[in-house]
Amino acid sequence: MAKSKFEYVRGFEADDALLPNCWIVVRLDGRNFHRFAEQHEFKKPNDDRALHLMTKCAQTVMQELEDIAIAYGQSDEYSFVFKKKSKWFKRRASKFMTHVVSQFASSYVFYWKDYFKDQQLLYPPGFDGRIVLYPSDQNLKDYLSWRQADCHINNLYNTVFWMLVQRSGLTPVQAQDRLQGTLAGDKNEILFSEFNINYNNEPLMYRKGTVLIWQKVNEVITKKIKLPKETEEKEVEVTRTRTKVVPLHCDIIGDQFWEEYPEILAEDS
Ligand code: DGT
Ligand code: MG
Ligand code: MG
Ligand code: MG
Ligand code: MG
Repeated sequence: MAKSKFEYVRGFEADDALLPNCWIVVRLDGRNFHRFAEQHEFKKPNDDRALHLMTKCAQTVMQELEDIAIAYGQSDEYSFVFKKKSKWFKRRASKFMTHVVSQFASSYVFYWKDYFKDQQLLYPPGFDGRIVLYPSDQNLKDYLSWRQADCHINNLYNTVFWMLVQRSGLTPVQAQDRLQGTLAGDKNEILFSEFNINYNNEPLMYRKGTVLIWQKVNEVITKKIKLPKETEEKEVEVTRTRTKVVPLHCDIIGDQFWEEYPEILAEDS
């Protein structure tokens, strides 16, 4: 077919192909979730419903989209790591970012009621997205370590802050003043001596965030089969191996995690 005289406008589209051979990280973050959490009465500092919904959305993203090797989430953010060798959409940055963010946002609304039950969704939430490329495995590990360290720092602070407010009756300003200039050790000490809380016993999901990886799992299902010489159908148990997205709440800063799951960074994976 002959080209229309309008075809030339295609030439205005910018080439946004991502550099080859780099890990592609897409990080999304809830827009103004300070307000969203208030309006929807999220439990402070950690709301299990909200955190589990975030993880459900991230699992959906990993299952629906191509080439995601690992994801890490905490608070209102999730990072998705695409394989270095991914050829998905010719590595066009806009495709990666928009597909991740829109799939996540629609999942958040779609699955809301499964987690929040009778708490109504009051207005449509939004998420921003960004892409960062990491050329080496060490850069990628350091990126994920940075996010997990951020999770730890914020969670320790928030845990003490809300104890001071909710249990000791301090105003938010007083609690903030009390924590001004304190180090991690000081915060642990306040939790222990004033609230009898050993921070290390707080739930792992709050302290470490959530890591999503692909795992082979054996599923036992019952199948009805008809044997050639018999007339009746028989129920038999068969084991199937499936690859599923599995959540972990473990340390990813040390070497142990990467030694345990070398396939995540493997070239051909
Ligand atoms: P932004 O990202 O610049 O549009 O603004 P925010 O307000 O989303 O700020 P951000 O992303 O730095 O901080 C996340 C907010 O979400 C923070 O105010 C606390 C809130 N949030 C996240 N998870 C929870 C939770 O489990 N419980 C409560 N109460 N709040 C949470
Ligand atoms: Mg922010
Ligand atoms: Mg946010
Ligand atoms: Mg955030
Ligand atoms: Mg189309």
